[in-house]
Amino acid sequence: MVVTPVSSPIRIADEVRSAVAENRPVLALESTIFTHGLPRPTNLETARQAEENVRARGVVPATIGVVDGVPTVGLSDEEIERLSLSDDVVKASVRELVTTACAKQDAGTTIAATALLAQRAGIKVFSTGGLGGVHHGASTTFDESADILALATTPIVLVSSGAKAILDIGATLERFETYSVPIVGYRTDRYPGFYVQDSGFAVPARVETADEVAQMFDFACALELPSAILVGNPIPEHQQMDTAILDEVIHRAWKAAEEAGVRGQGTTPFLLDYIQRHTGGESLRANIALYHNNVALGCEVAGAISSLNR
Ligand code: PSU
Ligand code: MN
Repeated sequence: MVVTPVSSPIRIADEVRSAVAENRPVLALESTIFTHGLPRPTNLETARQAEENVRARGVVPATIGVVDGVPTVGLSDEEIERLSLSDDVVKASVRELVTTACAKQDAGTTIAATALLAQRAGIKVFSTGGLGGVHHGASTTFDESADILALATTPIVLVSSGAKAILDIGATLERFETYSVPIVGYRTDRYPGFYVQDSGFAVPARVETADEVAQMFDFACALELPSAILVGNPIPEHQQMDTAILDEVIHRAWKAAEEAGVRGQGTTPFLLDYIQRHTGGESLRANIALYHNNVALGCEVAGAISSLNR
């Protein structure tokens, strides 16, 4: 039987492809954060600023998304703008990579889909804001983010500020333990709480430097560990939100979601939007601050991994 080889379905920008081939540092960035997570025009500004900060650190940015159905690693500035401003953009987790390809749709890729595409393109580090995880009430709704399974099966370093505050953090950490996903706190013993430094839970391990993360990743690769390594990087202290105000608005957000009958994929964007609108911009400011802080650490880790392999 003659099997026709399928050429790669992923489009990789030349700049990203050659940096990966030459083992120069590359940092993957997701697109759902600006297609579905942040309001306009802050979303486009944030996406551009993140790329600029990465370049300023001598690292090649690879913003990942889907354009006309084509999974793309290294979106151009025009493509980032198009995905940020269009009203017709799908939220693509891993399974939507298949359906958007056939329908030739534009999509923002979640952490799950971004991690998969980045890893397939040979990228070793990815920075984001906050992870998806187990939603409250999941014992009856079964609503757990596809981020969990993707991170259990995709070898990459992911820098985040913990799981999003709207989630059941205890259950999310249990899931990661079951799937044997290593989690380390960057200069902290506490699992970060997205808008705040401490989620109320401990991390199983702690690192002090980007070099340590690079060595862990190297070891995990040698072991052929199937999962990601999660680096929890807390929001800087002076930029965190007031916990009491946050807890109160999160409770109201859940109630509003229940009353509006929001379910499934719409849940996370609904909750984030509610919190943004009801904290007078405080949560938005914190979200952007923690994101840029994670981008900075991701650059350091990408640099450390690239020096380790020279
Ligand atoms: N973090 C943010 N804003 C976001 C997200 C994360 O600061 O918009 C996105 C990520 O793309 C994540 C997704 O993968 O939300 C999780 O959605 P869900 O719970 O439906 O899996
Ligand atoms: Mn869900």
